[in-house]
Amino acid sequence: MKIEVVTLFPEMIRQAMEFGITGRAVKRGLIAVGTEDPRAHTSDVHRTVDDRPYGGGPGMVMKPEPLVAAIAAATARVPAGSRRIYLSPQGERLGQRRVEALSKEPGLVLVAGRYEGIDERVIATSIDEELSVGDYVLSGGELPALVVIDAVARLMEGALNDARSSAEESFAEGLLDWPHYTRPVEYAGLRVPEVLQGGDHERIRRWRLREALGRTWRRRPDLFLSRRASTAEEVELLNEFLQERQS
Ligand code: 9WO
Repeated sequence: MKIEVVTLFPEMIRQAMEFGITGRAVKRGLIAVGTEDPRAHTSDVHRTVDDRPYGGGPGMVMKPEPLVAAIAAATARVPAGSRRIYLSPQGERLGQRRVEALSKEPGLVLVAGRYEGIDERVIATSIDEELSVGDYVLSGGELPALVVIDAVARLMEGALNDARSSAEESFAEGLLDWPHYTRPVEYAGLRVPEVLQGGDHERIRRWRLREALGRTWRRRPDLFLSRRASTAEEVELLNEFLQERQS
């Protein structure tokens, strides 16, 4: 998958591509990430990319010409038909389902804004969709672009070292994670649950599923309700969880 990021801070993107699962996905050729700087598409001595907002008020707005030229240059380096996505709090909210759909695209152009935003005519002429990673305002779209890249990269076949996401974890799809433990067996007076210390894989599977169901029900009922219908085993395990913890 080819991803291009249009940004005034290309180093933020390039640096992040050196680490972790994303870095490995790049090294393995599973994703390729390029950047395009609107400043490279200016011709005035000051290399101006922003201007004062019509209607007045504080702050500056990214002017259309350099930004549109940068988006065009980036678009020319991704497969034809690739979506051009502007990261903004006004966008549709990103979720794992959306991440999965994006990971199947052959290419993406991610546009990161700065200042108070970009000229609305850039959105009208050069953006296919707006995407939000959460309901908060940042100082630019670079971190959201990196969130998209990170979430997508780990879904690429061969990005993870183990054979995860296949059968093993998919039984807990749409649920929060279960608790994890490693050595020592007692830490801060807290012991690792007995079931995890034994080798009964069926008991361990049921314990993990029970914990994931219980946590999701308690902490994120919205996630629970938007999930596919529960199986008979899931209903049984959730009842056990709620019984054990009196509620
Ligand atoms: C700045 C601002 C100042 C006063 C009143 C309202 C305001 N809105 C903004 C604003 O949205 N600034 C943006 C900063 C301009 C575009 C890039 N920026 C950004 C993107 N902040 N947060 C995001 C973002 C993108 C995707 N998902 C979550 C947040």
